[in-house]
Amino acid sequence: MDPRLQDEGLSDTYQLADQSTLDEACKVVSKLNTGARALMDRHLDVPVIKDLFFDKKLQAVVAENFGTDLFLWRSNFFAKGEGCPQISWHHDRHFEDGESPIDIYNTDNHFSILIALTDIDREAGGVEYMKGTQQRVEGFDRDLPRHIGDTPEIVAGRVTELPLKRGEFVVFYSSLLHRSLAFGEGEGRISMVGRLARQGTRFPEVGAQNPAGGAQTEAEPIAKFKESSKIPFN
Ligand SMILES: O=C(O)CCC(=O)C(=O)O
Ligand SMILES: [Fe+2]
Repeated sequence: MDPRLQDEGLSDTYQLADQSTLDEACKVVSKLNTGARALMDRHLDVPVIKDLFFDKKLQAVVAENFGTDLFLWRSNFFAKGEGCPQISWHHDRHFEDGESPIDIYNTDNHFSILIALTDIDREAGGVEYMKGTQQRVEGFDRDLPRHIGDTPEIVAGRVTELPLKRGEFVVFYSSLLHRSLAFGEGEGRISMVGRLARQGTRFPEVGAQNPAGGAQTEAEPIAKFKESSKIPFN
């Protein structure tokens, strides 16, 4: 087990074994991004995107830390350039299992992958996470809306920058709180994300609310899940 993953909820940074397709992946993504075509789940029809998730090193890191009975149910990419706002603090645990309410501290079934297709430093709309928030933090109530704008005081000391170089990736427990900053300056940046769940985990009928429930989450969009987006990961 990666010690940083255990402590902080997010792994060390690793390098993709095959970096020869990064240019092509960036080209494809830039085209999709400027067109009107949906950006989500293009692992289904764009081989160069799909292949990223089957990189040898990525596969090895995931297998070692999360096991070998996983499926990919969502991919997405985030191309940031001039004028792109922040993506505020959130977690990636969109559901638990079927209609079961989300159990934030269950680290057994939902995992996230973040791949840098370009360098992603602070100025380029870099990623930050709150160390250890996959576990209970005393005094920090996780009954929160899915996205929160301000950094709660009690976890402010946990905020950690995650600069990534092109071709690097991390894996993390999906309940870990993370965000990406507004684009500042320089060349654009592109990340590719993947969401994994353990085989046997079922989609809810319409989507699951965050634990906060009620008025706090009513305004949140309920994610749509498609069986057709699922592919075996390992
Ligand atoms: O901006 C990024 O690269 C990551 C975004 C993210 O974490 C997400 O939307 O789930
Ligand atoms: Fe995320």
